[in-house]
Amino acid sequence: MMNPYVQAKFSAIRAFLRKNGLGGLLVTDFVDQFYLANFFFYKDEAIFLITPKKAYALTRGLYEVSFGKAAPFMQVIGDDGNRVQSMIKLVKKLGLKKVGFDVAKEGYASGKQFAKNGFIEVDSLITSLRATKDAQELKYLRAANRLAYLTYEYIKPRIKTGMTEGEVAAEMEFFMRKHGAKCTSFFTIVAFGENTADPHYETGVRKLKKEDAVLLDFGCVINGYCSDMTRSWWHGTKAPAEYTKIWKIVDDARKQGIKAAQIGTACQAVDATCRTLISNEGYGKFFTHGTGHGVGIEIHENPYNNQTSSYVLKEGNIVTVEPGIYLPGKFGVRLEDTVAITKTGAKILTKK
Ligand SMILES: [Mn+2]
Repeated sequence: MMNPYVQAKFSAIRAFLRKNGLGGLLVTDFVDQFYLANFFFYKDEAIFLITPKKAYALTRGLYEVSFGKAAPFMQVIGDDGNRVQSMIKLVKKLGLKKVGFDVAKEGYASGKQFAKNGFIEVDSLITSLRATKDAQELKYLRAANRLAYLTYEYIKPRIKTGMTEGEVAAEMEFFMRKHGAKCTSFFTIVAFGENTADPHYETGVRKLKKEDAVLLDFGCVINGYCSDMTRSWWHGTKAPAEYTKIWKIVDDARKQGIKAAQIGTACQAVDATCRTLISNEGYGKFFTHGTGHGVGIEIHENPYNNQTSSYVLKEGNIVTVEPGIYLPGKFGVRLEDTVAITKTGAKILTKK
């Protein structure tokens, strides 16, 4: 018996096939494959073929047993070393016409091969399915974000003057692993002092001073799903007035941004809420990135809360709200929560 969540995903694909008169759909992206089959291949290790009645996974023989266990509803077919050509042959053998492939997910070389052999370019169906999460995905996202929050609670009182950024990151990562995370959802950012002014800082060996800015941006993976959270604060007792000032502005932007993130609100409007608030305080040019992004199997996925997105928020979207102000050479503040878009507004997942 197929898991009802998996069933729903396959039903959506088959409805898409009917609507577009397609004989099947290829799924090449390994993240899309995890979404459908709850099994992590590496990149370019498999191609799925979903037809109106059946589902095939063309992959290397070594995966047959483990994948067969994870996804018994798919038929595993060993490839002959050239997966693209094997798929073309399989589709011919099955007599399928008009099989679609996702142009945004296919490599240039393989895409050309598919197009030459009569396959049809289609839009990213699975990308859009992945943008709204079902109850099972929400459960994993909740767990991953809760663990991120617990990690923050654990580490904050343990950060002492003289520790390096790397030491703090290592302790956070050990804590997450120990409490059930498979890995981090991206390279943990621990930044001290002037390093907090770099929004995409790479954790290094700088030591924490007695009076210093601290910024942590981190997350973990549980059951394949990511968390994302950022906290900033002043270590010591003599926070510069401007630090306290920008912290409050960013915190206010974070709160207003979360309030704005409702079903039916454009992602652009969520971004504008935070951006306008920060600009009105005179720090607009120091907010150098988008307000947020979707979070799921990938740490950055649709929808994006930024100035160019045309997406309108729906129930089941999981997005971050993460305004920041960065004063080069001095310090920066970013505050980030991951939220679920629900009928009763945005619910913060980065909490206990
Ligand atoms: Mn983020």
